[in-house]
Amino acid sequence: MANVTVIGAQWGDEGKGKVVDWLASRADIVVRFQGGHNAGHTLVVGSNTYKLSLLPSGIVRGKLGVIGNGVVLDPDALLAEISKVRAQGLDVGPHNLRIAENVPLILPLHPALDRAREAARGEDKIGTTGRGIGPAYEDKVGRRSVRLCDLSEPETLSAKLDELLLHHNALFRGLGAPEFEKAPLLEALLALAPKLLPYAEAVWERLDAARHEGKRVLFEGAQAVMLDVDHGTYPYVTSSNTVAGSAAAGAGVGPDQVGLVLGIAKAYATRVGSGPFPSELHDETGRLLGERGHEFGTVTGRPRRCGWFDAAMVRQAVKIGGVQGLVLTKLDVLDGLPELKLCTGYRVDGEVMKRLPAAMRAQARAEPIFEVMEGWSGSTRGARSYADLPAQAVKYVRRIEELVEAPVMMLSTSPDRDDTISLR
Ligand code: 2SA
Ligand code: MG
Repeated sequence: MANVTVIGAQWGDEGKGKVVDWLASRADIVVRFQGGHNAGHTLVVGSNTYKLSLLPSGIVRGKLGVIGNGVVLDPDALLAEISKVRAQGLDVGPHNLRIAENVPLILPLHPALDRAREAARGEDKIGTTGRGIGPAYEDKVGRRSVRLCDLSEPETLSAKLDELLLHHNALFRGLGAPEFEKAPLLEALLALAPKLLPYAEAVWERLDAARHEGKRVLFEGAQAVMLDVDHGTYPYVTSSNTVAGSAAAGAGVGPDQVGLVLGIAKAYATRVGSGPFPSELHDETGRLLGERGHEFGTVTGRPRRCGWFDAAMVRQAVKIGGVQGLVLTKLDVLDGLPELKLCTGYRVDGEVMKRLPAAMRAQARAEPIFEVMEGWSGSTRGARSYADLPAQAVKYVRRIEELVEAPVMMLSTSPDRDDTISLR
């Protein structure tokens, strides 16, 4: 079996899209297993730039795309994204996109609740993407979700909407936000049914068949380990499990199908949204990284916070996420910096820690412990072999491997798929 699972090893936006795109040429099926249209994957293919949120990246390369049950699916966002990429010349339809029939849907009341809650939190807001991801997962765990398959049963749908609105309208009343009416929701869902149901199937059966046929599956993670609902910087996290183990449950396959787990990490660190970020830079260097790295959210356009590579955090992500090899991206953004820092641990109330503490206020107080390295003057941009890299850049990569306790298996040196160095 040559299945591969790709996850983020930091706070997202590590360049997973490009890596998945690179790996997709060796895969038969690309599967999304968690998250929703809060993800933003930018793919550069020749002169075309695709910004995908919900569609599995492999679809751009003519592979079969699968949206697993672990995803929360916004039907309007899906149809809009399909139209957008079709306008760019891509062929997307039920023949190359399959969606788990048991996937929970994001309805208009979910983003409304997401935003009303964020507004109510004021200064303490999570900094969500406002897409309704959290509320949709709450309904899934609360056993209230409308799932894709419900669109084929109008009576089920009607009863589910009654239950859902009973719950949500009480929340909206509490937040002083407008309530939702059933009739327009029901009507909209029934109108969506013929557009969406042709994509629906028992995805687990297809993946089981693929296993017997020796097909290769690529599981495409969204967000990252430090945004995992259990293991991330809670409550400043997304509402799904982003670790590799989540691929099995989120697609309906056994844990043995997860295959090789690659963790993607930028050669520095970024975070969008609120929450602790010990190695964050508030100075000129931070601004420089943001500018050179074009650090703006793909979905929301929000500027990303920037900082030094946090090796202690990535080490933690490697262990928890099950990462067997790291893919380091955007090394070129560090080109020409005289000096680089690597965070190797934290000082919390005088105590030195090799991992981030779990408690919220302790996390916020964690001060980074840095190791300083000499930078390099040459360019790494577009390098396609290890020999093309300045010696100091190689040292930096090697030091990261030691600190995070995982090998760097690939280096990405530009958004172009071919500017990739495979190390093992
Ligand atoms: P949510 O909307 O409930 O998942 O937000 C909760 C936290 O998770 C973070 N989050 C992300 N962080 C980085 N990238 C994400 N995707 C987009 C992208 C983000 C964008 O790839 O660029 O366009 O702004 C993503 N999705 C969720 C979020 O910032 C909250 O901290
Ligand atoms: Mg992204």
